[in-house]
Amino acid sequence: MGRTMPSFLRTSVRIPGLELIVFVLLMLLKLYLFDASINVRNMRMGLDDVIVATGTIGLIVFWTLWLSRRVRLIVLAVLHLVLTVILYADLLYFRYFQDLISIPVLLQAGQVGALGDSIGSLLEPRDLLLFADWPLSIALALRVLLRRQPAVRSATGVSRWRTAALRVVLSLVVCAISLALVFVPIQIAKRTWAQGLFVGIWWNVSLYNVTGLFGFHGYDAYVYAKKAIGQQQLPEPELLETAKWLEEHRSRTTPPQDDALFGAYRGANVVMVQAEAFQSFLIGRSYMDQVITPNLNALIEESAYFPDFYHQTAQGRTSDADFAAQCSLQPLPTGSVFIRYAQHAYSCLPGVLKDNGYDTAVFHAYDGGFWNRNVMYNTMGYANYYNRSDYIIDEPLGWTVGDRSFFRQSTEKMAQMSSPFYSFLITLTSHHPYPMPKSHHTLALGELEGTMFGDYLQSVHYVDQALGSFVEDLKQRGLWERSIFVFYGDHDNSIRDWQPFETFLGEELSELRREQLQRQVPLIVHTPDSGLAGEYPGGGQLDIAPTLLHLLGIDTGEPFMLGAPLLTAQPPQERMVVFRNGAYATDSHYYTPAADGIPEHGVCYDLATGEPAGTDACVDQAAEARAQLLHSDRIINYNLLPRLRELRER
Ligand code: GP9
Ligand code: MN
Repeated sequence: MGRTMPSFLRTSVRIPGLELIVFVLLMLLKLYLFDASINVRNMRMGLDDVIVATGTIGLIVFWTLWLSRRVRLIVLAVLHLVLTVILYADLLYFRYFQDLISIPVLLQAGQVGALGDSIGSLLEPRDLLLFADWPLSIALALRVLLRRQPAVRSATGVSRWRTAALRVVLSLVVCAISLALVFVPIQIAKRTWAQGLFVGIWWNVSLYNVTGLFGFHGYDAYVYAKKAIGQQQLPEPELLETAKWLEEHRSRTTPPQDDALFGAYRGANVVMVQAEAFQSFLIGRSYMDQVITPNLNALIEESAYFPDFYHQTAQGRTSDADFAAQCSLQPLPTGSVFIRYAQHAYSCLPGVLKDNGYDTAVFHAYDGGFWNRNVMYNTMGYANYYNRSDYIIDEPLGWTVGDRSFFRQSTEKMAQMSSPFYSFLITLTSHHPYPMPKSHHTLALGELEGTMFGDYLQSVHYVDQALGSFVEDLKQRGLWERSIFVFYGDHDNSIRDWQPFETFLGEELSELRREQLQRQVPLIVHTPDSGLAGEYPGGGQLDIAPTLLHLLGIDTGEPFMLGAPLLTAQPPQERMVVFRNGAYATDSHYYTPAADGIPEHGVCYDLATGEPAGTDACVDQAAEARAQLLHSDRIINYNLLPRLRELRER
């Protein structure tokens, strides 16, 4: 057998440590392919990243030097397969979520499973390169495993001891060198261009930029374990700092109570719809002479409409949109609040309305436990949660019953609620990758036919029709004129190919336009008297709950909502919509941070020209955006609400 084996394989078996070098080189190559594949702006793998990556791989394998060469080869082959799988899982996850897999995300494994169809569409032929060395690795492991063991020559006690000591010393040397390769560059980065990076993680990709992929996973595991071992309390001085920041933030963003719109719709019902992957660029558009959203367009004519409104979601996608809109806090940098901190205390719209005499219910025709909704909706203060088991699947479409039937069945339940009521409905038909049966294809799409983007248009067109019927139904039941109706999109459609966007819109999209387009979702607020019809600037999902409370005349007296009312009689001060990665948007500027987090390295766009201006115009607000993220994270991670309330009562 040995004679038929390629000569380099034979050598790797003979020269001590050579297999380790081959292992490190192969993994470095894969990390490079990964980095090239995710291709984040300003973040390509450089020499310092190669050094850190070499160190992390060294730390993963140094201990294999304790083992006999035979066992070591098998262990290395297994590690090689495992690390490739981790790396590829990260790559697929990144293509969908623009982020890396962290332990909290793994705890949401249900979501990953349910995304089966989407995952299929994320695979690319060039990914095969990552697995090109598997046959070799498997062949080597099998060969070593199946080879007959040579008769063991009984070594003397002294020589056995010497071999063992040699292995330990060698492995310690590799370990020490690896540690130095990892920690020296990271320490330098921490003191220079990556200051504060480990203090408040606002974006995993920034961390990856310093630690590399395996370093990121190591750090993530360390942080998770530390938290699991003992949740520390936020020290008093930091608690006071957060309390002070919240008060100041509130005084800056909350309009006075004598604002004419405060309480203008006191006692009205609220019907709110969060629409799956529904983006603003669809509104008011036609393609090949077909109007994509005719019903929403008609509704907008008599509603307050926010064409520049932004979603503020991160890894938690639908659940982040829900949390931002209902609880007016930022989502987490990793994982979803719904999963990680569903037991903590929040001040959310359903709870506040319930305390003010409202009947409250949330409707979503999918598995009750998805996104941990069973637990979280209780925490948020809903009296009732209607999930898949409460619906008859009489129109199977996509993940569950189609939105048309979902709306119809939800309205029947809503009609049984006592007044005033708050009902929150989450649609699902227009979910990535947007397959619709041919019978539901109602648009002729020309060159977009058969593309994912084309399927997206078919599905949002269906959702628009379903919405039209829903509004009619509410009118017929006499609920429309007694309710504030709110519609907003949860997040973007995860389609990263810009070609069909440009075909559809008939224009080339600059980098800024792409960023905005990806983040803009519609917000429509219809009041019973259609009194606020018109277009309004700005706004983000965190502003939804404060907007409703303002119109209903409910002042919580607490500064725990970070958003601000968007519909006020008095002109608001310039408002800022903060995104999870530290980017922000105002009426005049749009700021995107650099990977290193240094405000001056970001890009500060002047929205009047669409061109980058000097960062001077943005650095102060960039710091304010970071502060908002930091304090929001503290409230969530440390369950600060009870302590902050106690502090206010003192
Ligand atoms: C499923 C739905 C989808 O219940 O909320 O979630 P998403 O994949 O968009 O986060
Ligand atoms: Mn969603």
